[in-house]
Amino acid sequence: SSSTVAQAAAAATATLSRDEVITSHPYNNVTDSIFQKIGTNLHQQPSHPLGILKGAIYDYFDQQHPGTFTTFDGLAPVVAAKANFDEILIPADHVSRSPNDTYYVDPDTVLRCHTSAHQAEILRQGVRAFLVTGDVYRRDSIDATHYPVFHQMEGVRVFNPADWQAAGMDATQFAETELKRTLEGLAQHLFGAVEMRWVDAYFPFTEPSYELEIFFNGEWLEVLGCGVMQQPILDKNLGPGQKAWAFGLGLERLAMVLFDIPDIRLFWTADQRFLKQFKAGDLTTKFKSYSKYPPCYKDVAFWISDAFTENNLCEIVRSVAGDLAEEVKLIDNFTHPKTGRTSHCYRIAYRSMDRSLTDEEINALQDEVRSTISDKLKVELR
Ligand code: FA5
Ligand code: MG
Repeated sequence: SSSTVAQAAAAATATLSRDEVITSHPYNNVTDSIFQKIGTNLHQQPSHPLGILKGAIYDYFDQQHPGTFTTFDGLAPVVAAKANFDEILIPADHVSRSPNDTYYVDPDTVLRCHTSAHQAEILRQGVRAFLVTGDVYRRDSIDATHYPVFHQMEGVRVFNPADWQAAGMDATQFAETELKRTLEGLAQHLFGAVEMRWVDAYFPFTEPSYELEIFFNGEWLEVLGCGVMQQPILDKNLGPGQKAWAFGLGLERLAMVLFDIPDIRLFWTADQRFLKQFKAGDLTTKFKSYSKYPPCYKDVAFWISDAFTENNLCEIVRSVAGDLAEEVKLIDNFTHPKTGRTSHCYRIAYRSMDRSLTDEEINALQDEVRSTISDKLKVELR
């Protein structure tokens, strides 16, 4: 029964020791600040904005299809690379496999970069409709809407030939129609009237594929990816002759829109001035900023080498400054006409969400960022 499946999932949440995650394998690229986030499970806290949002999405699916969706929210984030990539048809040369983008424990084991990592295993258990919520990990840029650990919810629903025949549609057309109807209904349930648009997208595991964008703070914000599941994933893991839709939504992005939360770092704060504003089950809270302290900008310029990547730079800034780093932005990029060497200048914004920073503190951080850049990135500081 579905409750047995849910219990099996809960049992999979183990406490991972540091040695299991930060191994001595040369391929390992997990930092301490990333390891420390594992097991926090913000989405399991009922009065945290992510827990409130998870609950509201569960409610929507329960109202639409009572008892149909099995929910998983405690699957461990350390997964086989095979599950994260191969089993959902991500090609061997796809960029997302690069250790520049993904955290590797060893060559065969990763911190999942999306909840799609669980699609195949859950289909193999014979579950035909499910929601998987969890923390996911990506090496990425630094700004108000990107964080190296965030939360996704995966949704999958499988249909039979009888379903699309009754609707007089072909299988793909039926799954696509159901998918869009379901997600538009979800947006309506969460936001009421909101401006949204479908954008054509590409994912190796769906065809056709779309992203849903919502108009927020004067910009279009991508909140989810989705599509009709590629047939081999279903055939191989569940059996032939069926069709399914799948989606993966970013919980922080949706919660930012819903609760008016301006910066993704706030989800990780322990400050009661943030946390006490939210109540379990209450979707109507609009976050009120408590004294916003001014940012402090520091520039760093260097001659890059071929091996330079922006994600490596951001990892350094995060490991030195943690959540005091608000944004890292390329502000100048030029190639010297004679030497052919390329110089980058990045502007780092330092800001605390809950206190004011002293000049000494910021200068110390910037000095450490500079020395770590020159030690680790094989670039020449200017
Ligand atoms: C995926 O992760 C796909 N697995 C989604 C999917 C599932 C597609 C099933 C089709 C079928 P993508 O990388 O676009 O796709 O991420 C999905 C969502 O996660 C984004 O729309 C965004 O809301 C959120 N997201 C992505 N990167 C970050 C980040 N660094 N910080 C916060 N949220 C992010
Ligand atoms: Mg995307």
